[in-house]
Amino acid sequence: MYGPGLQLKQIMTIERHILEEQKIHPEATGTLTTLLYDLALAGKFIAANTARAGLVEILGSTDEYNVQGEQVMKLDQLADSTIYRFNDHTGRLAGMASEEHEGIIPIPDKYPTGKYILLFDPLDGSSNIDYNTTIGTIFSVYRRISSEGPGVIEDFLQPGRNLVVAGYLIYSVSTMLVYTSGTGVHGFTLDPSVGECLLTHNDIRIPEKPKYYSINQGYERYWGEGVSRFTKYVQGLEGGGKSLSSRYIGSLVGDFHRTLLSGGIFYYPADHKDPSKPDGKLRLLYEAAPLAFIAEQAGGYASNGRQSILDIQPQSLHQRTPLFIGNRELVEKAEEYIRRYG
Ligand code: FDP
Repeated sequence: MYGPGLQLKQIMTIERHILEEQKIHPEATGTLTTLLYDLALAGKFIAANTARAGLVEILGSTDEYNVQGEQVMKLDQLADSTIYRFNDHTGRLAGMASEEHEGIIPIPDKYPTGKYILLFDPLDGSSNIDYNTTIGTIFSVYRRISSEGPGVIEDFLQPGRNLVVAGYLIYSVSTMLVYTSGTGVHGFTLDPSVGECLLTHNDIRIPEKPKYYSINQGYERYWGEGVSRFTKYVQGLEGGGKSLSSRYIGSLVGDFHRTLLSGGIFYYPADHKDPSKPDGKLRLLYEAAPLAFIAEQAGGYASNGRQSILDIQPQSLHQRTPLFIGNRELVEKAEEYIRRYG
């Protein structure tokens, strides 16, 4: 039963919302609707497991390293296989790609292939897992380019402008699913008592007045001059800048979600910390591009410091990119500093 705290004027479940969205597209076959519904369901499974993380034997890391050379946490594997198992057999997808797998994840031969491509970061911010801090799942869907059979690499290497759907789940004080299919950004909060995601944030717009800037200041000595000076700008120390407050969780989904709701900028720039990662740490295809699509749909903007994230033509599945995301005015100011000072 709903408690007295539930103040929703209208109860809009995620299912109902997705179906209403489908009506805007009369040509829709319902494939995307069911795909989204299953992603929400997979998210609920992952949320249920993250909620029990301290109680069952899934905390901590495995002895394996993923393709990025990062240690795989047990919850990462669980999230990865949950999303895979919800989507391998449905006939909706031509293939999948995940942070945890080096190549394309094929649809098993015994199942039909479909017209969409799914990319995901099953558990983003996983270095936070052992500290009971915000983590998330990011997903994105493209239409395949090839005509039939198993998806090929070109189906995956599409610029973010081609995205059909992008979203994330955030596992925090509450679990939320936020997504866009190109008609605004909508947020649903999981009511654990009934197991439903209910619309709580309709048509999210990034507030015009920015509140926070967000960057890992611990790496300051590795930044280029443009990023250093821009950071002074958001601190109000240079160029008549903003004097914003600072927040950094170290979980992209958490830092982005706060930026979306509070206004401001999150940035993970290119730096000189690790010569093998000249473009920073974040991945273009399954981290930056989906969040860039959401940011633009909410009135914001995302850039790699020189061009829109959504216009970058990916060259490889796990390509990294610098990311500046949030209020358009701030992201464009960052671009200006980088153009001028490098
Ligand atoms: P994590 O390594 O914990 O998975 O995508 C990787 C990511 O987290 C992002 O979620 C987060 O924004 C960033 O790395 C944090 O990196 P730093 O620890 O270098 O700040």
